[in-house]
Amino acid sequence: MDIFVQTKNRFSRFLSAFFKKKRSRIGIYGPPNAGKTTLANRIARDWAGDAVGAVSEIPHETRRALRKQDLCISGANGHSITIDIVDTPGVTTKIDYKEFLEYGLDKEEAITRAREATEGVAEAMHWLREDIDGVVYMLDSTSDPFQQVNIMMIGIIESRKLPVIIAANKIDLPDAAPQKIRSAFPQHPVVPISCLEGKNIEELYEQMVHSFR
Ligand SMILES: Nc1nc2c(ncn2[C@@H]2O[C@H](COP(=O)(O)OP(=O)(O)O)[C@@H](O)[C@H]2O)c(=O)[nH]1
Ligand SMILES: [Mg+2]
Repeated sequence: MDIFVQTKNRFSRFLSAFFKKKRSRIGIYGPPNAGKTTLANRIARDWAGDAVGAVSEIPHETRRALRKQDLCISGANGHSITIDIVDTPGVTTKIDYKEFLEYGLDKEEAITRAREATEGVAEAMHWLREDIDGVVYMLDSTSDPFQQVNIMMIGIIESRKLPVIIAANKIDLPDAAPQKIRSAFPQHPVVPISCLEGKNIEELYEQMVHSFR
């Protein structure tokens, strides 16, 4: 190979390495049962053709952070983002094993689950400090957004100066009130969605491409 071609190849490798867009790690945070794993699975299915984790009616089914890497999401205007999706355990201020007994687990299983969930929450908080570039904060539109844990989490995310989108989930349910979420967090984009039915999910993808670029 002549020296000119070699130099040219080296230069174009340098350029593409230099301009290659960084992959962003997007964490899905929010209280237990908001639909975080359902969303992570939908994103993975829509953009990679498979799923991330198990969905359950029992709170704290996701007790470790689960990751799906290298998803390319594109918007209508031709822009796209390459992201890793991190599905986190629900963040709460209190995890009580007795809560799990109501779901038919025996005491030992319930205690193990509560301990794992507590560790999972600590892990998710650590990731938020060290490892996350943007957040989809997920709320159930049928429950009160003004809970201490939401105010605290949004406050932490803001103090880290991370871009955040609030997803107001479960709008398929009759008593969903996504406008309450809008008025609770007017400083952030709020996208009403139903992860279960896929309603408005395209709008969330558009907002992700816009906010996380
Ligand atoms: N009606 C309704 N239920 C949903 C929706 N998204 C999730 N769920 C249900 O809410 C429960 C908790 O979902 P999951 O994804 O495990 O929540 P996570 O704890 O935040 O990960 C499950 O029973 C889901 O099927 C939604 O958009 N509408
Ligand atoms: Mg989950």
